[in-house]
Amino acid sequence: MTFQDILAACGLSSDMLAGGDLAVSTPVDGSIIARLRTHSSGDVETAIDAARTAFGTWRQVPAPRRGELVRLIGEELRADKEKLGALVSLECGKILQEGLGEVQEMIDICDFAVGLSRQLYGLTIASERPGHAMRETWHPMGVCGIITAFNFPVAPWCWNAALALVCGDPIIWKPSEKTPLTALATQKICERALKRFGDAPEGLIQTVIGERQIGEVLTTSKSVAVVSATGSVRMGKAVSVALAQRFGRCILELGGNNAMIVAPTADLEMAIRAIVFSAVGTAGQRCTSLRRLIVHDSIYDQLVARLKTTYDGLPIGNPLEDGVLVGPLIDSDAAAAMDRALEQAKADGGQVHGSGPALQDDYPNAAYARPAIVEMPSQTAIVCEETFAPILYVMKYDTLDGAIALHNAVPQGLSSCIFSTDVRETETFLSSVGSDCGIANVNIGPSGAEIGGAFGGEKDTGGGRESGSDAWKGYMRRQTNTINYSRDLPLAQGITFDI
Ligand code: UN1
Repeated sequence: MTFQDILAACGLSSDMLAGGDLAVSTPVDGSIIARLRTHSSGDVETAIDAARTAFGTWRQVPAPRRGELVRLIGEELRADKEKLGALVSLECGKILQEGLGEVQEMIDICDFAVGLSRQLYGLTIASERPGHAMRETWHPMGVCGIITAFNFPVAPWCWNAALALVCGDPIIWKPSEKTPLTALATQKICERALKRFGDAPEGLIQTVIGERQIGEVLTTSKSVAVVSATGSVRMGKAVSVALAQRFGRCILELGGNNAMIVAPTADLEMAIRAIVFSAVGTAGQRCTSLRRLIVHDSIYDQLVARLKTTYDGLPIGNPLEDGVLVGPLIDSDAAAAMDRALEQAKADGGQVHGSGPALQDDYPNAAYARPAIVEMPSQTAIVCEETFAPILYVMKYDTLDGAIALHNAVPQGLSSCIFSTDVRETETFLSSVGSDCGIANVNIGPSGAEIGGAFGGEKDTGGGRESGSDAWKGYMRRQTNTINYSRDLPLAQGITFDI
């Protein structure tokens, strides 16, 4: 399939892709595959008005009926999984298997949300007063803005969109300006579902294309009740300040600096597979990518030697081709950031294995890089930063307490794991004195989380939770109801107030 075939299969016609001011290139070979027309701030305000009007209707549609729309979106995604998966791969450079996996996450969260549409449960609460009942109910919040990053161009949108829609909230999506095509293709998929659904209000599902300023319209507008943002810590800080100023709600999924502790009893075969998938998958550009490996002294030499051999044989190449495991970085800026981090690590005493550009003759305008393993004498400042590239810093530990302290001594708190078959160690890692991350795994790498659990993390990761568990509560407002069905009016706390 040519690039044009992939775009056409996703319903992106050549007139949609030409004549605009936003050049979209594919990291596969660096060529420009579209010039899109962007939306102005005024267009975004119009979109917000339309979404607000849609909210008036959508919040009254019974939640299971809202779930029907999400069921249809899931059905359309199933039908288009191969096409959209290929477009994900083309536009952000992850290998096709991972592109397909991303679309599968969308399908899974749709299924989850359909079930949820019949389970938006509140509580009944014991009242302290006779003849009184208390309960907690959940109502739609309002318009939900969704800001997404290039590395997972579609799945995080869907975690938010599927939940927001069943919760009664219209959605406006601002995708990364590096990956707008997957968003437009997804919008088309939704439009098919909306048509089949029949009577959804206009403006329920919208996408706006452009740079940062149009995201700012979403974060500053009082008409946008919730903003869910995935991306850098810097972006998250700006979003959270804008939202705090108007008491809006934000759901943040920001950087990670995820680690694995490999203990003496670990199954090393399993650990190696997990390490390599999490460290080089998506060319190290997942927020859940493995960036730090904390290895017990007693197995350090053996494990690092095995990893180096595995890294030497990793197939790097066109992500759309079978057998390739490492695709390109998103662009030359990402490659430059990788080089800078490695230079700093060397200056800090790190020993670098691998690294450097790859496939420059075949793809002179792309940014293919060889994944790097860096043996570090200690956890220096550069190790504490998230560099969005396939760099795996390796450090030694002696005691589990020391390993956990090192593990937690970074600003980010997204995902984490331990490889060990000693239940004392694994349970300690999962306990209150263990990992401080939102996700903590045993004998599984830090990336590739299932949608059923709440996804997100602490500290600089922003504290938000998306996807499974009770993350839906982020898209609804809670209301406490006290109902007096007696003939008296007793006051709470035993207060008397006779008039
Ligand atoms: C991201 O990188 O923003 O756990 C999300 C994972 C995926 C999601 C990553 N399910 O790696």
